[in-house]
Parts: sequence; C-alpha cells; structure tokens
Amino acid sequence: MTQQTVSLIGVPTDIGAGHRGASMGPEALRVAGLGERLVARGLKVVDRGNLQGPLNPWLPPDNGYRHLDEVATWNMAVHTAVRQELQAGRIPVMLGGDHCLAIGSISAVADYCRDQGKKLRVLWLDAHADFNTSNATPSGNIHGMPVACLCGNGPAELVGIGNHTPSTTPDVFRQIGIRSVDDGEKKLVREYGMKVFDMRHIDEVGMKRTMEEALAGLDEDTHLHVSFDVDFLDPPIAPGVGTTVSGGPTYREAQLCMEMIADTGRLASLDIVELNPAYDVHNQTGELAVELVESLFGKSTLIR
Ligand code: 4U7
Ligand code: MN
Ligand code: MN
Ligand code: MN
Repeated sequence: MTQQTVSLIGVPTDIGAGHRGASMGPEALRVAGLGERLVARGLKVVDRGNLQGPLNPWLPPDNGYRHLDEVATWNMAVHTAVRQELQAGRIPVMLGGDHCLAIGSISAVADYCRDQGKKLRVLWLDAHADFNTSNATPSGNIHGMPVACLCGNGPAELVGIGNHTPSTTPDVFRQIGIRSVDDGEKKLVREYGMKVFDMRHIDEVGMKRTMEEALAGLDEDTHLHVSFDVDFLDPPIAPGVGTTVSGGPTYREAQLCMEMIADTGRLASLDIVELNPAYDVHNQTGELAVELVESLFGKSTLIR
C-alpha cells in the first residue's frame, strides 16, 4: 500500500465556545507530539501551520447567536483548507479550536464526497449532540450547533458554507458518548431522527456492540470522518475541556472505540476539537488525545 499523507491544519480560535482557551488547542496537540506519533505510525505528515481569522470579541449573544459573523469567517477558511487537502489525496486533520469549526470541515468533506461519488459516514464523538438552534440554545454558543447547521437547520451564513445547501443529511451521522442534550435540542434530535448512541446505550450493551452498530454498513465507497470532541471522554482522565460532563467513556472504552474505527480501514478525515489547555493539567488531556488518535490510525496492543 502506498504511504498515506496526513495534513495537520491548526485552527486557533474559541470563537464558538462559552469558555476561552480552545484557541490554544492546536499548539497543545503539537506539543504533545501529534505529528511525531503519526510519523512513527508510518504516515507521512505535513503540518500546514495555523489558519488565521478574526479575534474573539467576547460579546454576548445577539439574536440567539454569539459571534455569528466571526464564526462564519473562520469556517469558510476551514472549508477551503480541508477541501484543498482532500483534493490532493491527503487526510486532513483539523486541530481545533472549538467544535463550531466542524461546519467548515464537514461541509468540505461532504462536497468532496459528492464530487467523488462517495458515501459519507460521520462519527460524532461527544458528550453533547451539538444540535441546537438559535431558539433552542440556552447559551447562544455556536459550538453547540454544528450538527444542526450541517443538516440545514441554522442561519444562512453557516448553512450556506460550501457548494451544497444543506451540506449533508441526518442519516450520515452516528453520535456516540452523548450525555448532555438540552430540552429543546432533544426534541430536534428526535424530529430529525438522529442516530444517537448515548451513554445509557453504551452502559447497556457495551462499547464493542455500540461501535459495531455505529460502523455497520460501511463499504469500500464510504468516506469515514471522525469528529472527536475531547469532552467525549470521562472528565477525570480529560480535564482539559471547557464543558466537562461526568459519566463519559473510560480510558479502555475510548481506546476500544478508536481501535474499532481503525479496523475498518476507512478513516479519511478527522477533527480534534474542544481541547482547552487553560483547563488542562500538564497537557495530560492533550497527551491523551494524541494517544487516542494513534489508536485511530491503527496503533494496537493486540497480540493475537
Ligand atoms: B460542544 C450546550 F447548553 N448544549 O448549547 C450549549 F449545555 O462542542 C453545550 O459539544 C454545547 O462542546 C457544547 O451551549 C458544545 C449547553
Ligand atoms: Mn461538540
Ligand atoms: Mn462537547
Ligand atoms: Mn465543549
């Protein structure tokens, strides 16, 4: 097999978040050795450096959205950068930054899949469903809205990013690790028929069966995108995020999740988002994220 190339795209902003500091995520991931670890896995790695965009004005929400124009500007830059790497046959790894940036990355992946005649599957690893709207949101923070925007339920500034509106459809998503969904958001999740593997499901059937279900139906024509919100993980092992929610996957469950994704051989693009070094302890969450991404790219402790 030819050597695969991974492109690291840093997106240093917390423009969509409710806490400052995710803007430092890209550098923390680099300091934790992300690039070197992927090289050690036999991948070729190019680091595109960091994208640039507007500073965070840290204003209150306006009409249900905080920083809507700035969020749109950052996401257009992400869209262009991710699309360019895909077009060149590389695996884009977006280093967030907060999770609003998945609007840019996944809209690019979805456009690419249409052009290539590929099917898309998105694994959304998160404590949250990120399916809010300006009416449902308790915060106005757009990092709680990217999945809704990608499915066409959001402001024109965000829903219109990329070549197709809406960018994609609810059926491509599998949401895993979910344990915090707002009341209005919950209604929308049901109405749109989102496939949610919440913590209750993981508790009941285990991570193994959960991942078998979430990965069912992939074939050689499927582009698999993983959107890894670091708050997916149980807070005691991953304190370095703005919005911790107790009761997440353990170290072993998270490893198994990543290993089973790697086993499909279909991973073609990735977001690593919401890492917030301002809340971290000695970059332990950054290092854990890197360790899990190694597993996602095929590192295994298997002996058999
Ligand atoms: B993340 C929240 F109210 N639902 O909308 C909101 F609980 O990207 C949190 O998953 C959103 O980290 C979290 O503000 C967004 C809140
Ligand atoms: Mn999220
Ligand atoms: Mn989250
Ligand atoms: Mn968060």
